[in-house]
Amino acid sequence: MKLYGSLTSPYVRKARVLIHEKNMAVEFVNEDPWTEDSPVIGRNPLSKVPVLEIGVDSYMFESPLVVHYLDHVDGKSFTPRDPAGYWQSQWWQSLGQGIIDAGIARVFETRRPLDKQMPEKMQREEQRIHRAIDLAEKTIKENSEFLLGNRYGLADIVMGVAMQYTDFRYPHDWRSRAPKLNQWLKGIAARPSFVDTQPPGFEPPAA
Ligand SMILES: N[C@@H](CCC(=O)N[C@@H](CS)C(=O)NCC(=O)O)C(=O)O
Repeated sequence: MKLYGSLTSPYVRKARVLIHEKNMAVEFVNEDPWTEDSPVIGRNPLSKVPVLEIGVDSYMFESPLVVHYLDHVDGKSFTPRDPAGYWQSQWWQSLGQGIIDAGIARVFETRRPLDKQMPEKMQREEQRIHRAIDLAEKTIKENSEFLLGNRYGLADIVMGVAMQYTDFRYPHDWRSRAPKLNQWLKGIAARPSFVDTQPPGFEPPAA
């Protein structure tokens, strides 16, 4: 298999962390989806990364599907099998994906020419992130190493990537409002799969 993506994309990083955790033989191909004639278009008509090549001319795209495929393809899933755990894992993954989406939307706004930026759009995205963090803090258990029970899983991967993307592109003091989440992130961020997939230029805060 081949994973096409960029080193800074949090969507791609979700897949990279999972591949690292599972020690899967997946070749990473650095590809820029932004150029007019990007080769990504030939693999994903939406021209977005990640794209996962699973066979000759056969591709998976959209990170939730890419991650879902990688999670199941080897029969060693990182998702709880019991129905309650399964849906809780999906819930955390949706929350994490939403934080990433809001962080991306916000950062694009900051990159527009100053006279075209919409502060209210930026604020709207920031509020999404703040509310999502508040809900995560309310939901996470005291002193829990992992988000679900005593097992590391996809919920931890997606939320971990989301929180580090927040630290990378929207650094702000969320820690004083979410001490339990901060404590959990410290453990997750120290895992080799997270350390080895840090986006270039990202210095995790000494929290
Ligand atoms: N919903 C998609 C979003 C993927 C996405 O937006 N990726 C960005 C990189 S961070 C991209 O390829 N953008 C290119 C573009 O929007 O043209 C997913 O979860 O995979």
